[in-house]
Amino acid sequence: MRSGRNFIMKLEMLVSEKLGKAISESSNQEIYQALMAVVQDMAEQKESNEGKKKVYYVSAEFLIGKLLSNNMINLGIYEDVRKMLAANGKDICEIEEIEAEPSLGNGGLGRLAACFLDSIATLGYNGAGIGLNYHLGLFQQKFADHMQKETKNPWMDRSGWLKRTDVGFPVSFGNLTLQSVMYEILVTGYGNRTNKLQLFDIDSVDESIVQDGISFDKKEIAKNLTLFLYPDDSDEDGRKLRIYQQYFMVSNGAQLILKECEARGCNLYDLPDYAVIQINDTHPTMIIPELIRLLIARGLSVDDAIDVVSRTCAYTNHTILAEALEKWPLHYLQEIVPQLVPIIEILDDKVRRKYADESVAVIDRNDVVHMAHIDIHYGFSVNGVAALHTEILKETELHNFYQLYPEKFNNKTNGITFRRWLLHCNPMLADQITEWIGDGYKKDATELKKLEKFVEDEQSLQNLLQIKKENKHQLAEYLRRTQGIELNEDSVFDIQIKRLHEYKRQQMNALYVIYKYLEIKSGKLPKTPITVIFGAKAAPAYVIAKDIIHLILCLQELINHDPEVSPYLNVVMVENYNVTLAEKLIPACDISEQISLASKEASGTGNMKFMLNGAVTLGTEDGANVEIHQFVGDDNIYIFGAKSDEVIAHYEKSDYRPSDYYTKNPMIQKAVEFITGPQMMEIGKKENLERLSSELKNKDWFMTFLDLEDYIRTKERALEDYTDRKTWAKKMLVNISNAGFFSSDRTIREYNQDIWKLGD
Ligand code: 26Q
Repeated sequence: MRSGRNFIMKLEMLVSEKLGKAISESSNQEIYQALMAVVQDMAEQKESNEGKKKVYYVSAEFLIGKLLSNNMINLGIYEDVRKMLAANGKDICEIEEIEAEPSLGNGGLGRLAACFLDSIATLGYNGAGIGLNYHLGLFQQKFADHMQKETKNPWMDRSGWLKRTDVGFPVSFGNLTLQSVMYEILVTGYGNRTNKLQLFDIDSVDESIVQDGISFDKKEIAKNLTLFLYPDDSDEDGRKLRIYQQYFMVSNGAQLILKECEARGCNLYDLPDYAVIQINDTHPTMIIPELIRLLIARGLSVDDAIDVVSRTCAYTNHTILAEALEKWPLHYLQEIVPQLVPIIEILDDKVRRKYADESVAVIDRNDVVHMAHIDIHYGFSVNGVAALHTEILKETELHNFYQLYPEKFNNKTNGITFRRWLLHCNPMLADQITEWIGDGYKKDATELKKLEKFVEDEQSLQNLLQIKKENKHQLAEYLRRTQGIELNEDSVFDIQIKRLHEYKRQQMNALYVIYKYLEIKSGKLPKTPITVIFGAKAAPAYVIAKDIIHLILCLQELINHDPEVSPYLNVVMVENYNVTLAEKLIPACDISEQISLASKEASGTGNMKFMLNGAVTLGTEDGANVEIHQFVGDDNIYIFGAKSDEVIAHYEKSDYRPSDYYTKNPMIQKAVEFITGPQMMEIGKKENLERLSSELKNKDWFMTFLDLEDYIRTKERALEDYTDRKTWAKKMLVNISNAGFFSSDRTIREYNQDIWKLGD
C-alpha cells in the first residue's frame, strides 16, 4: 500500500539517500533535486512499450508546465510527500517554486498536446510525443513603461527533467547535415503507465548568440536551430528558420518511427498496423513527404510509399484564421529541403490529375505550397477541435475538401486533464468533491454529475463559496509576494487569460473597463467591487496586440491610482502569464471571459478549466463555449453577441463597418474617445494609443463594436446576479458537475476509437 506511516518513512529514506544528509538540514534546492530523482525512479518503473500499435503525437509545441507536483499526483504520492516534508519542517509549495516552467509552447495548441500526453498515459495507451527541445523556449514577458518587453527564458538549467539519450539521426538541409540528439521527458499517467515525450536537439546550438532581448542572427542555422520556439516570422529569415525547425522535427520523428517499427518486426508495408501519426496542426506536415521519401529509399515504389503513409497519418486542424494557415513558397523549400520538392511535386501532380478544382491543389499557381492540403489529401483523418469548429470547416473553410472526402472529416472536442486542472491546482475543491461523491470522479470524470444533487443544499453551497473565497485569498497572497500586486479580495474576480489576439477581443474587455470607470466617475457605484484581471503575451511582431497591452497597462495605472474609482474597480495585468500562473488564477475566478468573435476561436480550453473550478462563463457562442452552454443550460452561463452565421455572413458580404456602430452609439463613442483622451495621453504613448484607436474606428476586423453593447449589458447582468450569493453558488455547482465531458480522457478515448485504433 502506498500510504500510511510506513510509506512516509520509506519516502523519507529514499529522499535522504539521494541527498546524502537529513532533509531538515537540506536546502529547498537540494530537496527539489532529490525529490525529482526519486519521482523519476518511480516513473521509470512504470515505463512500458507494450502494445503493437503506437500513436506518435507530433507537435511543434508541448506546453507541459511544471512537472514535480503533477508527477507526484499521478504516482499517487503527493499527499504523503507533503506530510513527510512538513514533518521535516519543509513546505512543499516552496519546493514547487524552485522548478522552472518549461516554456515549449505558445498557448492552446501546445497545452492541449500536454493534456493529451497525460491522458494517453493515464488510459494506458502506447504513445509518445515528438517535438523539439527549444533551449530558450517562448520569451519571458516583462512590463516597462507600460509596454511588453521580451527576454529569454533559459528554463533548462532550472528544470532537470530532460534526459539526454544516445539516440540521434542525421538530418540534411541541402549541403548541410546536422546530427541530432534525442532528449526525453517521462510522462507518467495517473495510476498507470509511463510514456515519453521525445524532444530533438543539436549540440551546436549556441545560446550566447542572443543579444539584448531575444534578437539573434537568424542565418547561423547550426547555432540557432532549436534556440527559440517560433522565432519571429515577420521577416524572411525568420520564416525560413521555421522551415528548418519543422523539417528537423519531422525528419527525426520519421526516422525514429521507422526505426521503432522495424525493431518490432514491422515490414514497411504494414506500417499502419504499427504506427499512427497524429499531425498537430500543419507545423509537422512535412512528415508526410519525408516518410514517403524514406520509404522509397528503403525500396518501396512511389505509389506504395504514398499509400502506406496516407494510411498512417491523421491531421488535426486548430484554426480557421486564414493568416495562420501555413503556406510556403516552393522556392523556400527548394533552398532548405530540396530532397522533399520532387516528392511534393508528385503529390501535387496526383491531385491535379484527379481533381480539376484549383482550390484543392497542393502547389498553387503562384508556386506556393499549401501545407493543410497535403494533410487532407494524404492523411486518412481530418478533425476539428469542437463541434462548431468542425461544422465550419466542413461547411466553409474546407468545404471543397469535405465534398471530396466526407468520410475523413470528424470532430474531437478538446479536453483538459483533471489531474493538473483540478487535483493539483485546486486541492481544496478536489477534497470537497471527494467528500461529497467519493473519488471515482478522478478516473471517470462524468461522475461529477453526482454533484447536482447538492444544488439545493444550503450547507454545500456555503462550502463551495468558502473554497472560492480561500482560493481568492491564496491568489492575492501569491500575486503580492511574486508581482507586488494588491488585490481586493472582496471584489468579483473577472478573469481573461489567453494569448493576446484581436479575435480574442481583450480590447472589448478593456472598453468595458473604460465604460465602468466613466460610470463610477458619474456616481453610479457597483454593488460589489470588480477586479478585471488580464494575463496575455503578444507575439513580438504583432503591433496591435502590443498596443492593446499598452492600453490595459495604462488603464491599470490610471484606475488603480484614482481614489474615487479604485474602491469599486481595479485592473490587473499579471506579468508573464504562463501555465504556473494559470494554475493559481483559475481556482480563484468568479467570471470566466471567453469573448472571442463567434466562429474564430476553434475551441478554447481555458473555458473548460474555469468551468471545472467553479467559475461562470461570460462568452460568445464560439468554439467549445457552445457545448458548455448546452451542458449547463441558459441559467448557468452568460451568452451574448452575434452568432457565427451572422459573423460569417458579414465577412462574406464585406459589409461590416465599425463606423456604423461607432457614430450611432454615444456610449461606444465615449469609450473609444477615452483611449486617446488627455488622461490616457498623460500616462501612455501617443503613437500606440492613436494607432489602436484608429484601428478600431476604421477597421475593427474582429467586430468589437458589433458585440460591445450586448457584452456590457450581459456583464452587468452577471455582476448583478453575483450579489445573490446562493443563486450564484448554484451556478458554480452546475458548472462543476457538468465539466466531466471536457476531460481529455474522454477526448483521447474518442481519438483512439475513431482514429488511432490502438487496441488494448
Ligand atoms: C503559423 C504560421 C506561421 C507562424 C505561426 C503559426 C502558428 C503558430 C501557433 C499558427 C498557430 C499556432 C497556434 C494555434 C493555437 O494555439 N490554436 C488553438 O488551439 C487550441 C487547441 O485546439 C484551441 O483550443 C484554440 O481555440 C486555438 O486557438
